[in-house]
Amino acid sequence: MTKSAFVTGITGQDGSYLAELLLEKGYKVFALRRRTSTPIMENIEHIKNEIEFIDGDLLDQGSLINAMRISDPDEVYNLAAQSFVGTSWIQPVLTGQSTGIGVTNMLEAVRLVKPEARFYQASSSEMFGKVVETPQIETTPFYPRSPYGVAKVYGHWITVNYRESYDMFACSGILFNHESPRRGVEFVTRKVTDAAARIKLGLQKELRMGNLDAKRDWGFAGDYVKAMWLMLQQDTPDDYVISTGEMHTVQELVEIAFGRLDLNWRDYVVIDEKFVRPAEVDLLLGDCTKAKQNLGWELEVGFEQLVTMMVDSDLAKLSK
Ligand code: NAP
Ligand code: G4F
Repeated sequence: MTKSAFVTGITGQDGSYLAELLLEKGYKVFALRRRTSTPIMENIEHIKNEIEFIDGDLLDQGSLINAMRISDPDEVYNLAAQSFVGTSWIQPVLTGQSTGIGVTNMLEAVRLVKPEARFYQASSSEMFGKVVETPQIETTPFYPRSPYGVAKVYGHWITVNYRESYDMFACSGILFNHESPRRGVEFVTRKVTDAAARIKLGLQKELRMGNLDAKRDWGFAGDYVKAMWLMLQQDTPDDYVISTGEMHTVQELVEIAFGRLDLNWRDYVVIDEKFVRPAEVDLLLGDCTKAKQNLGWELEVGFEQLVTMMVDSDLAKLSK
């Protein structure tokens, strides 16, 4: 029988890769779509005719209940969120509402309409924040450093709570940073690869950056959505760290991206306090042994390959 899935956050980076994966596997895919004056669906333009969209918003409980009734899903993937850490200091309340309470809105809709549906929550390594141990694993205590991180901790624990209170099949994927050519240009990887390509083509003169010493565990989004799906195919629900186990500085990212285009980054990068955060997450490094052992999840794209893929994609897009 054809399985059906309901996805929130379909227009975002992960939503687009997950939708491709689910369609490939033969799922009927339903997706929540926010009404906007100018619809932008760049990431899913190529598959939009295969998806059934249902209008709604994570902040509007009724619209989620309606979406559950229409889609009657076997699996629910809650990827929607205000996901940019920098913006969470400018819009902390909105971030709390969508990234935090939005999870409860979605869980309630599932509980009321289709409690047997399997539920995936997009939790984040940002919850580890000012890390208390390295590498970080599923049991590492959380110490969030941004309104976004605080909201994700709430979303994480409410997911665990619904699993324990109502015996729902609810999983939380604690995903470390993952990137792709579909990443928003405000995030550091895409900001750098887009700028390097623009500079190469003479469309931009400099790149203004924040903290180059921050360290992240960066993987490829296409690999990470496979882990989301695998979590919902297990016999029992659980939480998993998904990461590469490799850490690089923002400066290394800049070096590789500019180097790919034979540019010396030092000639173009300018430090601008505007991009330095009120509270920084200095380093993130995940150990995903549990996911490898229980899910059989494997990484395919490494860091340098990822950055190269993004630079090449930006250069090709901008050259058109
Ligand atoms: P993204 O590209 O920023 O996409 C966010 C999605 O959420 C968009 O489709 C957006 O829709 C939707 N959205 C935002 N507010 C909404 C609301 N109130 N109601 C309905 N939809 C709403 O994020 P991503 O990188 O794909 O990440 C997916 C999820 O994983 C997010 O929850 C993020 O916090 C989490 N996460 C990401 C990473 C990472 O490194 N990428 C790591 C850990 C966790 P519009 O197009 O309408 O704005
Ligand atoms: O790319 P970023 O904005 O990602 P950040 O803050 O790590 O958050 C991302 O990963 C989380 C998982 O850990 C997700 F939950 C979240 O939704 C998002 O996808 O920044 C990465 C690092 C930070 O330390 C930041 O201070 O890069 C540093 N950075 C330095 N200069 C900069 C810049 N970040 C941005 N966005 N822009 C800069 O100019």
